Amino acid sequence: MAREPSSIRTVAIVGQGGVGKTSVADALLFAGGANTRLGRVDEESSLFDTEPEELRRRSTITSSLFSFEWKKHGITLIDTPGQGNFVTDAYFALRGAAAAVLVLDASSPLRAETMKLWAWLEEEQMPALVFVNRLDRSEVDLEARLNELEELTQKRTTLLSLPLGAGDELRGVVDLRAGRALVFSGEDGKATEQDVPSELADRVEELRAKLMEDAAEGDDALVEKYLEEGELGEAEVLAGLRAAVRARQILPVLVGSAARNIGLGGLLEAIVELLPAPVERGAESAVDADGNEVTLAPDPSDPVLALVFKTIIDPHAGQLSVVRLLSGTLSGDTQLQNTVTGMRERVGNLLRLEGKKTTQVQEATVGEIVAVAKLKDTHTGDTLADPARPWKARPLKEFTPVITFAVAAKKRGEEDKAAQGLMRLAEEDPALQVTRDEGSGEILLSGAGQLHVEVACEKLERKYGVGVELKAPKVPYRETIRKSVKAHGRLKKQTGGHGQFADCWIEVEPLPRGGGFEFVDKIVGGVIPKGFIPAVEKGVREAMAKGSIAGYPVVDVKVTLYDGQHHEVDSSEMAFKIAGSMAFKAALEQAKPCLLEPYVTLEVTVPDECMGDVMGDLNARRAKVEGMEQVGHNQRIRAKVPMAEVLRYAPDLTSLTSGRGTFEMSFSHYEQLPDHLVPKVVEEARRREEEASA
Ligand SMILES: Nc1nc2c(ncn2[C@@H]2O[C@H](COP(=O)(O)OP(=O)(O)OP(=O)(O)O)[C@@H](O)[C@H]2O)c(=O)[nH]1
Ligand SMILES: [Mg+2]
Repeated sequence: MAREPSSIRTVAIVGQGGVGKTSVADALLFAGGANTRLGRVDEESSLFDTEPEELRRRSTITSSLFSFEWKKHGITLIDTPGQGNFVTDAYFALRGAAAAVLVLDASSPLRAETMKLWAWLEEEQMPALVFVNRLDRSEVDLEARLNELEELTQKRTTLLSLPLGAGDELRGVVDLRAGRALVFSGEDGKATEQDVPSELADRVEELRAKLMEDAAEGDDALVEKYLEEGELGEAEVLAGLRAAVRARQILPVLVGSAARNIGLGGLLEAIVELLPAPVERGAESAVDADGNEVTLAPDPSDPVLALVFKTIIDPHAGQLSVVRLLSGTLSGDTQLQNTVTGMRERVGNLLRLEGKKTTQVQEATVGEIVAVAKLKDTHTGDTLADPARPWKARPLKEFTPVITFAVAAKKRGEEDKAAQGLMRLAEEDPALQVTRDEGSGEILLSGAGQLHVEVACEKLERKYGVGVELKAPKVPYRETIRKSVKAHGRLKKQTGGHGQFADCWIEVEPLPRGGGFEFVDKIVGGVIPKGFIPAVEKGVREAMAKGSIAGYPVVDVKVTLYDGQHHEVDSSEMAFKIAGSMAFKAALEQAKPCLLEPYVTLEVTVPDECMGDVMGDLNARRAKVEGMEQVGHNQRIRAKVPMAEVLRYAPDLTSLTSGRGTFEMSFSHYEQLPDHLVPKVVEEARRREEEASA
């Protein structure tokens, strides 16, 4: 029997690095009876942080899922990474889940990672609860966290619980909905219910009144009742809160300590009671087979449509595709169509993920998250659909890497093995990119930061048995043109029997930065037959892979094919591909080519007294400072900086600020490389190519 869709909760646990997300997730499993002991990150007993790279660093690197049943609800928790190098993985988890728990650390201010996460929650219009963790620490400031959060989100926070005691003296929480104190004695999560201590009574009354007011706002009828009677019953508060959370009007906040296992039962209850089931999120947008935008209702009796939001590859067990079912009811042994690749895929067993383990399930209903094993050619971001309704789900966001290293195998001859292993890692981690340098043939590995790339290499060695070393980081320069030109490509060869003939005229024009590539077919009268036009485009694309200045890929051009000739017998796809390449190369020479360099957005947070040094250093790096802001005793600086100038920013910032500065970086845009720097880049490219051919 398929589960009742309204009883499903799929929840991503997000927050900046080290706030205790994994500890919260483990404590929720314990509270829900899915684990008989309390998993702990520090004792390597977490059911979420299980990979050796995570255990070594005591930090989450990839998101991990656990589904369990609790009080007739099917709950899936997704624990996500928060550390800047890995936080993009949280975005993919948000595409799998229907709601989120944002975890804050009561003892430290919000950082750039939380800003980034909030921006995604906004984009996805994701209903969320907040859990303020680590209230057992010595320097906690709940008030300050709530202010920071309201400032960031521009939403009202509503406390659902309040700490009883603080720091070492933390004894429990006050449940504000019930108006009762919950006192915890051990770490088994069990609490005894008591009256609210008298010294807190006034504060509790005040907060309960605010809670009722905020709850009433979710529903006009409740506002009226509250104004008339000055009081709402528990069921009404609950209904009002549910509606307000779904409409994203308020951010309910619970407090506690995952390490001491205080307040997690309340969080689990709030997940079930206040967060919406996936079906309650309403229709999603999708694209039909003709490319038109359509609305996709979350209906269990509609045809199946599932988004692959994560891929897990085990070197032995193979590939698992983790899907969110956006409509329909899926059972095992079904034929589906991958509507992105067009391939048919057979779905065998359906699996429920329980940390590292899986169990088989018969059926999954709309909203649920399940894994499917051994699909032939399906990747993260693809859609699996009933062939009767071959729609595509809204695509996943793409992330442009900020750092690129050349990678060399430690053992000679293992280059291909390394490249293949890295490709598989990139399959699991969409923020990782593996490419080849067109000039030198080296393997290039790109990611969100140096640590991201280093961890990928560690995994490569462990999972695929290839040791690699990182060479100097590379800047992914690009080339483009500054002038529109027309050019001719003509291939005419007579070799024995029949010959090779193709002739084409193209116009090449610059596109605005970020415009990528456009190909326009303006052939009239069949001077080049339809069937050969894709071959011309292919030839152009191949020629674009290597620019004329330093061999970097050419971008931001529009190519219009407007004239040509063919021969009944001697023309072929191959001939037109070559002619297309020739035409593009000829165009490039006359079109005033230039080099483009990548810029990153850099956000640096440093103590006030380091400000001068850090700004001076940024100026020396050609940074364009866009803003500065006081955050507590720190300054936050936001700037656009050429990537080439910040390839190794981490150690420099550490020494400038004695380790007290932090930064966040993301790709921003490309700009023309200043003329005086061109010779250096050209020379480096030439040297690399020479080394490669030596
Ligand atoms: N004192 C205290 N420590 C906690 C609490 N929750 C977690 N910790 C500790 O904080 C550290 C980080 O906890 P994690 O659960 O790994 O934090 P995280 O948010 O998952 O970290 P990342 O995955 O790296 O983003 C660990 O040493 C935990 O034991 C808490 O409530 N109180
Ligand atoms: Mg973690």
